[in-house]
Amino acid sequence: METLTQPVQNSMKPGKWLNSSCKMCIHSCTTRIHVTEDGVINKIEGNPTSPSNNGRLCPKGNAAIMRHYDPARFRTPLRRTNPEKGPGVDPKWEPIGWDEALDLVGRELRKTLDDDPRKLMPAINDFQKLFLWAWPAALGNANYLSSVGNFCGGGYHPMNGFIHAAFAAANDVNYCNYWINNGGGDGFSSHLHTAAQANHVAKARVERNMRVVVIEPRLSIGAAKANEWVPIRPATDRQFALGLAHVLVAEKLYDAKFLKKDTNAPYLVGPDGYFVRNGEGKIYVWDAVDNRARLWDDPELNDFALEGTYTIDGKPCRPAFQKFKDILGDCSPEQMEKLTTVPAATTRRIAREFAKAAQIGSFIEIDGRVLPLRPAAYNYYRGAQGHKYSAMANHAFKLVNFLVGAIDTPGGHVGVTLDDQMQDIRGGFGAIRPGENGMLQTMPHQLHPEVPFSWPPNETHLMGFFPIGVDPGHLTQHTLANADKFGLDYQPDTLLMCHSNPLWNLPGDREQWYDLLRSMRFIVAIDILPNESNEWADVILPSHDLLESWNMTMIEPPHHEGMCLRQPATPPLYDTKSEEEIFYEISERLGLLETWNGILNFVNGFHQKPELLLEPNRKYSDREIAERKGKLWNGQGLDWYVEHGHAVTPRRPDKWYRPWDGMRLHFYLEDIVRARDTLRQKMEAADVPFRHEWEWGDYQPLPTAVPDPVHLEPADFDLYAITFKDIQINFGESIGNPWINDIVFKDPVHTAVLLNPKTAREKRLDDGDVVRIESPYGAIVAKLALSEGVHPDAVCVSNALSRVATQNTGVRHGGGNFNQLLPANLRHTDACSGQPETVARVRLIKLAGVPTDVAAGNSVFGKMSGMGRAH
Ligand SMILES: Nc1nc2c(c(=O)[nH]1)N[C@H]1C(S)=C(S)[C@@H](COP(=O)(O)OP(=O)(O)OC[C@H]3O[C@@H](n4cnc5c(=O)[nH]c(N)nc54)[C@H](O)[C@@H]3O)O[C@H]1N2
Ligand SMILES: Nc1nc2c(c(=O)[nH]1)N[C@H]1C(S)=C(S)[C@@H](COP(=O)(O)OP(=O)(O)OC[C@H]3O[C@@H](n4cnc5c(=O)[nH]c(N)nc54)[C@H](O)[C@@H]3O)O[C@H]1N2
Ligand code: SF4
Ligand SMILES: [Mo]
Repeated sequence: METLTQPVQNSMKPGKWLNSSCKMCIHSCTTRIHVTEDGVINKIEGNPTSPSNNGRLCPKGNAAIMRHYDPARFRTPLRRTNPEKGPGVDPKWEPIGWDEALDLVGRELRKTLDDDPRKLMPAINDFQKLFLWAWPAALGNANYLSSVGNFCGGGYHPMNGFIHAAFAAANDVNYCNYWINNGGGDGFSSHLHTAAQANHVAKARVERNMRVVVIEPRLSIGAAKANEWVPIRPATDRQFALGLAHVLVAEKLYDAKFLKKDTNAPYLVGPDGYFVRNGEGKIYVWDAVDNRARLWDDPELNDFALEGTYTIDGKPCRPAFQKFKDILGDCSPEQMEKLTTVPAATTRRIAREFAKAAQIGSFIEIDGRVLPLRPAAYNYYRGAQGHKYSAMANHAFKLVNFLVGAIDTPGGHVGVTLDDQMQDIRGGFGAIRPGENGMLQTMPHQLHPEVPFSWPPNETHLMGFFPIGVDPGHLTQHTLANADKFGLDYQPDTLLMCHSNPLWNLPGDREQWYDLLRSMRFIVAIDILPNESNEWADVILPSHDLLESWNMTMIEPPHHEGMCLRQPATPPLYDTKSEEEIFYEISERLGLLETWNGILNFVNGFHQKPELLLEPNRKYSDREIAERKGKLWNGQGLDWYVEHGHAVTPRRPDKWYRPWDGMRLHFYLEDIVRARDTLRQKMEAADVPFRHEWEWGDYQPLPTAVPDPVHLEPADFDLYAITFKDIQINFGESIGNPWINDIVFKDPVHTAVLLNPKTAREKRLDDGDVVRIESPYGAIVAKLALSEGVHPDAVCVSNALSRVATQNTGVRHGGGNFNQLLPANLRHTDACSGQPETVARVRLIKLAGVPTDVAAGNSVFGKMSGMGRAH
């Protein structure tokens, strides 16, 4: 593929190029920014020296210019003068000075802390400055009012941590020849470093003819470009994966050697779900040759039995593999087809193609290491795993990769860290550490240390009840509505948002969220633009944007590693500050400077190089923090980074491939059984009143095909509504940016809700009809666009339609927030991982026209004349 060597300057105006990096999504493509002599940013393009994004950006990256010059930006600190609060209600901001604003915030937060620190609800979401997420820890507060990391990866992150100590995972684009994408946009439109991955995936297809198979209810960008699109009924991906696993096992298309040597699949499981151990806690396996039990590390062992039923000390037991095989007995593609609608013959064919492409038994030498080569991998993300039984779903997808031996090996499904530097502090590469009985230590907490169980609960979202999950922020709605039952003896009254839009991101009933915000004594927001949530604030603390600030980051890098510099391209346009400075000023006013510096040292890993440690009683700028992060990575100072822009290199093979070599991976998740029982004991001991209602069945050591409860909703909600991201859309947040609006609002995929024409005919609906989409929990309105590229049971709602009108006039009302359709309760939340269901059962009701409250305002409906079919 041709590499850009010279920046393509499209402006006649002379100026200079600066090295920096993007933050128009959570990731960090490297950029070059052109600034004219009169100080105007007029071009942003990819930095070709980075082997990751290789000179490429996505449309959002270029559109950062329009964010920078967006007239809607906050220009000074603001104080609310309108005491009335509500959606779309004008706060009647009045500009105030920084000292006054910070003193006000300091005073109000001090009141909260003196009263009860748990009354503070934080929502701090900047993925590029993860260290800010830790600020509430300075108050001993583990509350969290957002669905970030949890809507998308509530089950995904802890399960990656459990199974192979990773935060995320990606198919290895370097060697993969058969790439399954299930409910994720990797390499095409979303998820990990899209602009970078897109060119690597394209290259793999051009150079190696890599086959791409997309399992999706919707003809997504990836599906449209794939070799094969397999339409699937929403929320049935786990069943599809189990159907594949059934074929792989039944037809013996699995990598027995890998399962025996590198996983706990041969370990014997007793009737209680725990491994069978001797008096010293050592685990038994069965010797298939001598037909007798042995300890897992017995040097005399001839061959591990993967199958069979045995007896040890009078107790029946089976190898973990056999336990899975037992489950798969009920998961034939024909049985699974009833739920997934994927023809059994298709599942069987894909399983065989996948196993063939995996080349079980083959090897490759990389950097002097001989590694198993498995050029076939099953990739999945939010759409596939964002369901009630999410832990099981993630496990099922991972097991498909396990069966062919494609975990952390060239061509396979490989673990990705959140941020190497932060994870190194927990020991070894990433978070790799030896555990008991030859196994890798499970690492279910990737975002923060485990929150201890407490009764009554300290956290309104019950984080202490999720021993392996990601903060289920949405549960706050459920627990506060039933405060007595959940033992909540305090009512949160303060909200601190930074880089966050909880009224947008949280599932659940909007009116109930509005009531919660209305009940708050004080709300402060650190943001750059007005959004649904910060228009409720009492004080706005405006921050610099990405073109005015320093940072050093590399978030969830598949295939690459190394810090990317962000540096100011212009001085701040307005009277704004960096987030670092704002948190320092607030911390100082609360007497927490020393604590905050201690936390920053810990989460940034500065302990690894003591010369980088922050002194206890100083305030540091964004530049100083960035400099330390850069030095921690490669010892280079800011001058070096300013010159080079980044330290990005291909990921070191010893970190990327089998970093756990010599330890066994978790095929069978005994620790989930243990987590369940430990939690149960704690709940029993504390006499927690709802312990009998807790969904103990959600904790499974192996996945089963039990349907998610979304399938059990009343039958008249006969369709499944899904939502999706896309390459030009960051959450819903890039909407409002004129360049993004320009490409989004010309595309029927993003201006109307997509429905299959056959389904429409049955319901006497037509293209352009206005409908109310009703779930058992809420409703939104939309125009319909008919498309063959939609599963007949699916209703597809773009994130572009999920925004509602606010003070930011660039953002149009899209018909309501998709999340309004979703419940925020325990029934639809995985008790194991905290993942909420992200698919809603709905029915469509034709309306005579656009409801007046929506039509009257600034909405997408007014702009949709002459809309054609989606595909
Ligand atoms: N362009 C872009 N990239 C991003 C982001 C962004 O907003 N925009 N956000 C970042 C973040 S924080 C995240 S979490 C990731 C998310 O990355 P992805 O998981 O890739 O994104 P989504 O669009 O949420 O979901 C992926 C696909 O799942 C499909 N889907 C929905 N329901 C189902 C289902 O039940 N089954 C199946 N099989 N598919 C279903 C949708 O149609 C969609 O195409 O992307 C990250 N990168
Ligand atoms: N319906 C629906 N709901 C979802 C999702 C979905 O796809 N559909 N996705 C879910 C997922 S995966 C996630 S991770 C969450 C995301 O949820 P959020 O992180 O709350 O999403 P954003 O809309 O990106 O809100 C972030 C805010 O950060 C502000 N911001 C941008 N740049 C800066 C900056 O430099 N400094 C500061 N201080 N602020 C800045 C923006 O103005 C925006 O208001 O939402 C979840 N909820
Ligand atoms: S993928 Fe993300 S980081 Fe890369 S150019 Fe697009 S918005 Fe920027
Ligand atoms: Mo996310």
